[in-house]
Amino acid sequence: MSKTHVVEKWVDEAAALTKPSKVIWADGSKQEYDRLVEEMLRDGTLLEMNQKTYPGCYLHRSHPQDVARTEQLTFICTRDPEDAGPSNNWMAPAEAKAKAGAYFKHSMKDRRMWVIPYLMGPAGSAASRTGVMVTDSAYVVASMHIMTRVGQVAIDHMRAADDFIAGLHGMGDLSPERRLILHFPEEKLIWSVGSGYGGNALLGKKCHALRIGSYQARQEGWMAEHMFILGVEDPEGRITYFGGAMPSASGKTNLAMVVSKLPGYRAWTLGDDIAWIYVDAEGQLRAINPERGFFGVAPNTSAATNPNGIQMVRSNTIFTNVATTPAKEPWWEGIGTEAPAGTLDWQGRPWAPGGAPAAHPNSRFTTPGSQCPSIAPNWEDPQGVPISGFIFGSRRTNVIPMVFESFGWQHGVFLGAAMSTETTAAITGQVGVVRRDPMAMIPFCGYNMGSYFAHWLAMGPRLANPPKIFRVNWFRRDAEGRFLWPGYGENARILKWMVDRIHGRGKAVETPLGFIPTADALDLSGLDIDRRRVERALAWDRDEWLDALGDLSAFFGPFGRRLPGQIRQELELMVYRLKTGR
Ligand code: GTP
Ligand code: SPV
Ligand code: MN
Repeated sequence: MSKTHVVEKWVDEAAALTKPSKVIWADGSKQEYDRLVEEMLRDGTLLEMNQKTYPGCYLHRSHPQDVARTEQLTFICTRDPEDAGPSNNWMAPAEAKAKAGAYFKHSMKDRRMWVIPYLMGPAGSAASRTGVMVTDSAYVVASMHIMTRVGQVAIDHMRAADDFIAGLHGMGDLSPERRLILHFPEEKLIWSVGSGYGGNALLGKKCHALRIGSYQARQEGWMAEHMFILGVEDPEGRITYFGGAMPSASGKTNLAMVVSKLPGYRAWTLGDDIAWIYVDAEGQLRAINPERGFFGVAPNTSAATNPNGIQMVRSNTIFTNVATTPAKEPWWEGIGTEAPAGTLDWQGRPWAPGGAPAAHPNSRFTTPGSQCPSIAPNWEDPQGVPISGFIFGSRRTNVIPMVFESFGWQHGVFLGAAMSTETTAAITGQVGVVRRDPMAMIPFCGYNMGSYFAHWLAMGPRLANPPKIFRVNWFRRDAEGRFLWPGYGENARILKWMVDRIHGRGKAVETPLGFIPTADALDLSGLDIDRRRVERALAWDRDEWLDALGDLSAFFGPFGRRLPGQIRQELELMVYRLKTGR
């Protein structure tokens, strides 16, 4: 059968289940995007923003109960539950299809179904992969236009007739009781019903590029990671590339487009959320960004914190769940200006300061990557960029120093596996609760995480020059609850230290945790900060760490024999170093 035959057959099956009034094949053209916007303006799915100051920008207000990913409704459906592992929700494939099938059945009666062939990754890259999703949401089609490469380019990329991830998406009735996000990695299949929210509905993103992607990556010997990709240019003009994993709403977009105040240092953006990473013929790790746009957190994006972010959303952007001013401009908490009188909140209700936030804490912008002022000229290079450093960052009020470097690959993988973080508004549920989030992949790893750690460990020996691995935490606070480190643009100072370390410079002290920069090793020139605050941000406490590592052992327990011995060994070594001071 030809490529299109296999795709058409699957689309027919989806239509037989959902019974749409019409099936439309998306071609990814500008005319198609404009037509979608026009229709959505007519039916109220989109509202026009000020076209003089925000040309091509629109607002979408989602269902108030559909504003973030819902992890409790997200499942990995493998035949054997052990292949999903203790950190994933698991459902038997047949049961999953029976349940969701009932929600999908005839759910597109009187609605249209779009077929979206999409490519994840740059055209012409051997690392890029195709998906074909169907959906009854015009907002999803328009968002996929911004976030992926839609149309014939995707079909052209298929290496065989069945070389695509199939995705069935439907809005259902948007009730959380009838919402399910299901992954069938063994069948290269995704079913998502009952949510129109980003990570639940734009199936190329978390469902394909991370959950199914990570499963395929292990089988095929590459990596699919929840990472930004960033290049740091130094005064010699050399660019050092990093991949960085941080949990949802914990700083990837901001660091990926950081504006450095250090003379001669400049950051180039290649991606802000997902990296697909492979080993080239020379044993060098190389990363591509499978996405084409940014689906970024709006709150606290300001000219001071993220000037590139502010600039890139001034045109051709879909805002979701932000507040709006009477001038029809977007507004959110931390945008840097007071909300003018007459501001409407994210649900379109009159708003006044003092109560609930005007913008939803997980309000977002969807914007083409090409609009970012710091986008790297080579961001769509089919070969990707060579990675010299990995950064694992999380959100911790206490315990974790602002930055330190691992002793090597195995210890670095352990530090990633040991990550914990405070939860954010990017997931439905309680905010600020500490949970384990290895490599920022706990919600996104499509298979048993014990095997995932083993896969990471196995990558090291394949590399001619394994990247240095760093651990960071911008979110440490003092006793009064204030951040110890100003973060944002000042994080470029920490990148500079990492670049120095990678190129054999940069002062550090060896501690039981790893290499920590001495306070004078960080370039603090021009920064008005009490050095004692920097020292406190870099400090570590033996008892706090021993405590935290005890807790880690409990987290690793359920992985049983799937947990690699090296991870346990690194844990024991760390406890030993802490106890003996060696
Ligand atoms: P996802 O898109 O959910 O994967 O998030 P992300 O990791 O890209 O996070 P993002 O950069 O959007 O940041 C999330 C929130 O953390 C925003 O409100 C930021 O303003 C805030 N933030 C980012 N960097 C820093 C920092 O260095 N310090 C502090 N205090 N806050 C930061
Ligand atoms: C995240 O939650 O990590 C995001 C947003 O990047 S979403 O695409 O909705 O998952
Ligand atoms: Mn993310």
